[in-house]
Amino acid sequence: MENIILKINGMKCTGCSQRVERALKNTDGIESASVNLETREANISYNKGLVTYDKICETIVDLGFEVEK
Ligand SMILES: [Cu+2]
Repeated sequence: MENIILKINGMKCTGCSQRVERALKNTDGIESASVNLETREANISYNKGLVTYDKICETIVDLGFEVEK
């Protein structure tokens, strides 16, 4: 299991952070995800064999947010 913390830009309210969190949790291979609006951090545990780092970033970008690199 891989653990990463991504910094997300563009979230303005808890609706945004919940939307990101839900999308991450619904992604195959992601074991757990929690998104904090104030710190803008997404704490994600995922199975490297099932989902890639790039795919995770793409999921967030597809919702209209930006992953800070
Ligand atoms: Cu919002």
